[in-house]
Amino acid sequence: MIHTPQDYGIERPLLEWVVAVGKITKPDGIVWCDGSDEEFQSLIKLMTADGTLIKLNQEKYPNCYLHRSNPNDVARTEEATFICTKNREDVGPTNNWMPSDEGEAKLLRLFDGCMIGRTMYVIPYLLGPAGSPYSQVGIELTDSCYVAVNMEIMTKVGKVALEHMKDGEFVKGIHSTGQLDPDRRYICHFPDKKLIMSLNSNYGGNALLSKKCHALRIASVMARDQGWLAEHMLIIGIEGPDGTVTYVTGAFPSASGKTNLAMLKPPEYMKGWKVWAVSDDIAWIHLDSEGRFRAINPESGFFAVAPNTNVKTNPRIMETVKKNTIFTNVALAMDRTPWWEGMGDHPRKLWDWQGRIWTAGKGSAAHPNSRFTTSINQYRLLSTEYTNPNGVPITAIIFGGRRSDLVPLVHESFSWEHGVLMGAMLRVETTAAAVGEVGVLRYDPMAMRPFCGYHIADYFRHWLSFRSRSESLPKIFQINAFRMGQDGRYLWPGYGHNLVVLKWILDRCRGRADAVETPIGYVPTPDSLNLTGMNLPGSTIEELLQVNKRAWMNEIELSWLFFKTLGEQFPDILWQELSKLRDRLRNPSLAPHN
Ligand code: GTP
Ligand code: SPV
Ligand code: MN
Repeated sequence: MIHTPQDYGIERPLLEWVVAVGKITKPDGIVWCDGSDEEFQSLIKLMTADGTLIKLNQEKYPNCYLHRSNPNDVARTEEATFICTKNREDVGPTNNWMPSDEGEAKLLRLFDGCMIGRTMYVIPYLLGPAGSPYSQVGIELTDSCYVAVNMEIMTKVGKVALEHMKDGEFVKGIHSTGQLDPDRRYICHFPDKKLIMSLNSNYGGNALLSKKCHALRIASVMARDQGWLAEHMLIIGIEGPDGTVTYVTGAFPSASGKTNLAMLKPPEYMKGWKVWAVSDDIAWIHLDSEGRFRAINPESGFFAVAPNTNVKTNPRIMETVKKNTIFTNVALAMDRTPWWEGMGDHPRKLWDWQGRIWTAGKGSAAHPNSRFTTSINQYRLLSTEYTNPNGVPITAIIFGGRRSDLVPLVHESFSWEHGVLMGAMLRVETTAAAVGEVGVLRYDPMAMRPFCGYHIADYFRHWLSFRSRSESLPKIFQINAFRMGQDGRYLWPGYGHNLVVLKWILDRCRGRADAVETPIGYVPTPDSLNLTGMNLPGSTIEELLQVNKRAWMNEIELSWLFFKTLGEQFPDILWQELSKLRDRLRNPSLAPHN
């Protein structure tokens, strides 16, 4: 830990900003974080002493801790999230808006004296590989020790960040736990000022400002202006038995399977296959000089969902969280090991996520959005390309989400424009990752609805703009592992078996797999999927791949209405694509490119 910035070679603009924020928030002291192990351990010590962290069973879970949050602060709060710009039209109807100057003044008033009696931590962080032209520096100022240690897991903190700083430029983040008052909770973004101000929440996506606030909301605006993409996407390298590795990205909304796909363990019947993780949540994608999409992971850790993770479906995640991990809002067994629903049989006695004795049948023991934070470097199947400053070349982009009806297991778009429509039409079930009703269908275009820092219609235009900039764009697919039968059970076993779907996608990219041309896109023939190891009845496979024309016509009507709400900026090309889709459904003999 560094107490005097002089030791650190701090640039003047940074020093002046920290002093200015300190004058407003009035902390008792300022600590400059260097990201060292000693610093990490000393912060952990502080928090075990004051009860912020509970030490877990150190034999079974070495260097692991449990944090119980305030029960009013367990997920992202979209209604408290604002994009602050000059004009309301800048942010479109899917974002909350405040005028930039007014918003900043309001937040500054609320921040006045909010750190009295506390320490302010200065956290310089680097997003992306060291030495990458695509990496970015941010500085988060926070009065939360919990945020400081989580930032040290999720990003590269310290000298490496300061060394990356160019011309004293960085994204500024100010965070205070405040009083955790939900009525005065604000997560405000000022893309024009590269500034984030967050107050009265200590929850991951609201408080670890590097993550959704910087790497998606602020970065998406920079990406639009500079011609690249900041996306809510996993990145994986899929290695086939012949040793070739193909990289794909996948955009699925919150709590819809990105981490699980990134850490997929191939099933027994797919010997010789490997899945290498590059990212489980965010991808920054740039066009290289040959016009290929190249993706980097801006993050350095996983902040991922605990419930339903177990040794059968996700052994690689289970193994990774066995050490050096911070669990938040999971249940605690009497032997001080963590537990959550879907982990396996529950121990005889448990404390629930709020520290109360739990009895089976009385609600969930772990919060449905309980999570763990762990360093990506301790994941055994981390791709060696994770540190490649140029990123990995992307062959396919996959959209997905929770959809119990309508959407087949997998289908392929006819073109880039049709693929962009697929992403724009993404309408999926909400999850516990954000406050609000769970399981209701809503439009979440490209899984970016809560994270796009500007007008979503302009964002579609930005996606479409890549058509004229490249001859070698990735193919676009959509998958759905959550389709249900009449009995309300998932038709598809998911998890490791999702590799069957990934293999079909790779085969399609190489022109090697058969497909049926349907009005919505290319759908696999049952024979083109490697289903031999799975024992699924033929009728289930049929249901999984079914394209119900009437239901799709209804979906088109709803998309039409949604797109209408996006106003004038909604691109003509997508109106045309939607009409073409409707015409193909009305008249299936029409060619896809009609
Ligand atoms: P965020 O971190 O919120 O962005 O979520 P994510 O997209 O990384 O989701 P994650 O992989 O953590 O999965 C969320 C939940 O979905 C977990 O409870 C998983 O067990 C469950 N899940 C993931 N993949 C599958 C699947 O293929 N089938 C089924 N049925 N459930 C899945
Ligand atoms: C999500 O909600 O998509 C997450 C968790 O990845 S958070 O960082 O809290 O947004
Ligand atoms: Mn996410």
